[in-house]
Amino acid sequence: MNKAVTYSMENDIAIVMIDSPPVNAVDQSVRAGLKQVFTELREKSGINAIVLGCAGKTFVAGADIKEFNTGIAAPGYHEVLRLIEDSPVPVIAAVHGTALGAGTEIALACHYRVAHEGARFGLPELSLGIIPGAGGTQRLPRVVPLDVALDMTLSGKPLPAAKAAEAGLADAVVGGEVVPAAVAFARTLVTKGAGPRRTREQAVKGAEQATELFAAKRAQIAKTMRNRQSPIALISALEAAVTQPFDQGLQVEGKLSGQLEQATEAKALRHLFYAEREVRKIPGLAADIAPRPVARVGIVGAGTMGGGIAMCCVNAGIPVTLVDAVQQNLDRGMATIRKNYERSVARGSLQPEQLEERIKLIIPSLDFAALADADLIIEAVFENFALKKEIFAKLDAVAKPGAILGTNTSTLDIDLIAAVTRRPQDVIGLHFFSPANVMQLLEIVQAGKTAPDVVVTALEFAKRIKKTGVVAKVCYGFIGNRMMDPYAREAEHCLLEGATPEQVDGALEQWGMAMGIIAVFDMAGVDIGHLTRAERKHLLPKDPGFYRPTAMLTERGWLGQKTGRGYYRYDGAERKRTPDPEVVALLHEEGRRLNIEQRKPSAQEIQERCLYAMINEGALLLEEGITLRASDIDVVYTAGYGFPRYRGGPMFYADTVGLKAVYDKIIEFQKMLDPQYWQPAPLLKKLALAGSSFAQWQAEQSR
Ligand code: 3H9
Repeated sequence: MNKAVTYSMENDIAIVMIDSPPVNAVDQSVRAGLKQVFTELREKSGINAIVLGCAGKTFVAGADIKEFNTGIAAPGYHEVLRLIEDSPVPVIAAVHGTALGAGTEIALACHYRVAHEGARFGLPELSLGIIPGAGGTQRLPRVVPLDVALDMTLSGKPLPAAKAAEAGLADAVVGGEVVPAAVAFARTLVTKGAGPRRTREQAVKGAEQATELFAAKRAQIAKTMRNRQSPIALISALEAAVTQPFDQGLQVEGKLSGQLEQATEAKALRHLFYAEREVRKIPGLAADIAPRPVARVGIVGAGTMGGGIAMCCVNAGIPVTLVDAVQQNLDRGMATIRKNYERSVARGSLQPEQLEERIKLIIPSLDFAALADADLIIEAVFENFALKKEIFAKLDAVAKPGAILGTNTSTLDIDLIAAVTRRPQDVIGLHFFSPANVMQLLEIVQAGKTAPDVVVTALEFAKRIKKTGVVAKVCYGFIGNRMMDPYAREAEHCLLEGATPEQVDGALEQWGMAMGIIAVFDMAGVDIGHLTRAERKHLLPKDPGFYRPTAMLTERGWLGQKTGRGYYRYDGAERKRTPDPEVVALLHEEGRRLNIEQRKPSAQEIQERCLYAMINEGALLLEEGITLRASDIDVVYTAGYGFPRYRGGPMFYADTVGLKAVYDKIIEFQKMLDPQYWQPAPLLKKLALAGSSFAQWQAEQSR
């Protein structure tokens, strides 16, 4: 007997249960089990309806993603889903948790769907670079209107049960146990004499609007999903549902999905799926280390960062004590938090009473003593070493024994910060990204003396506040900012060589970065990086061109969006980014003054210089042990730096280019540009010459 799928009888109703922990993903054994059970039930007499449910916390959460690497073994999805749909008696899906991907596709092959009120239905395949390949593109628009089908599949956002019912995807929404409710639903069908309602026999809903809808979505994809194949294929598959009979439509879907599964885009996104789960596993940390309880968080500094962190905590129901030295800062901080929540209320994503509940969870205070009962205290003040050390000495005096002391520094040496306390084992870096309530990434920096259970607590805390926590060790800039340094250095240098900010940003954005680095500087404040570099002047290269544009703009007070001009101008009510000929002329003039060759780099050269400089630094981080895995770097960059997910992160991308090609280019740049910057990292060189990859190296390390 197949263990993943079993059935029992409740009088004339068969109850089929899938039980394949942790999330009932469909693998070969689930498909084989469904085939076996549905074949058997077909031949059995006395059955008037079949309920299909799942054990555990969720309905089927999708195809087993691992199978895409190995190929899908028989029996295939179509065979099994057709068998379910062909059942001579009604089949009712009993859905709880999240029906995702193949889960929703199975539910669509059933004749009716009963959903628990907390259930959600989604087709997130695009987030894996593929399209629903088990008939989803053909069955969904036969159940929900075409515009809903397009939105669901393009956004990948799951529909909550109530919305699913509105759209026609759920026939009933119930509280309590879903399987007994589905059995009751089945009984009503039997009593009424209702037979199977096969999805494939239904007409596409809203087909009359198809032409306009597809045209609008294609235009949207061209704008917002640049460089990607899967969204375009998705539209073609949905179009086939409208223009072709069901079976031909399935063939179109099959052909497209087969091509996508093996494409780099899908491989990159699968890589990230596993990389994002791998970050929580820290080699050397015993699995049984318990996290410390975090019932209250203290935050020092009520600025943008502190306020954003406070919002993350209270969004997860964790009460916060927010301390600042100045009453005005506290007032402003609390007002900003309220304003942010009011925006959510206006958008409809938050109820007014939730706003009040969340605000009530924050206790503002001017007194450090108010932090005495906090289990975790996060310092989020201005990036100044002396100030941070002073604060940590104060925290050491007031925090209770065992409280974790976190610093939000983005560059400073946490070992030195920890050293001012009597409890360096409790000190850790918690580097949030601005705006902290929005950005996904949390760099968790383990200092030399940080205790293992403090790292475990930080990872657990990240999960609670719905962030992706990635562990790094101490160095200047940790993972993200350290790799950003050479990337931006090249971008800046291109400006002195005759490229305009628009050309540099255009090249990076065309390649897929969410925002070009020059525009990022304008957004973050041109002075920020400049001031950090000023503090480390003695450590910087002896090169008058090094980050010279930033220095020149800072000297002039052209600090970016906040001053209305930086590398670009931000005039008018919309404050739209527009080119500034004065800045272009100023920087080119400076380039000539510094005798920098005016080579006007091409888009491809800009992309290669910026990205390969970043990748080379990543290889250094791996060698130095600052990061645990190449895939952790990929998570940092896709979660925190607008690196395109469909390229898999910088290290995965390097593997797709081929490390030898990256290495050769670096050697070419060494000859063509300033050689002090173009020294291949020894690890990159070793792997490139051995024909290896970062992925292979990582696999060998974990053996
Ligand atoms: C698809 O269905 C294609 C079809 O059209 C058919 C084409 C022919 N496969 O996230 P968690 C593992 S595409 C394999 O930490 P949570 C995960 O790796 C698929 N493994 O739990 C982890 O393992 P480990 C569409 C999977 O409670 C463990 O389960 N479906 C899969 O935070 C727990 O996962 C999706 O894209 C899978 N599909 O969240 C859904 N899913 O413990 C992807 C999970 O060893 N999954 N695992 O690290 C999710 O979104 C979340 O896992 C879910 C639970 C919301 C379900």
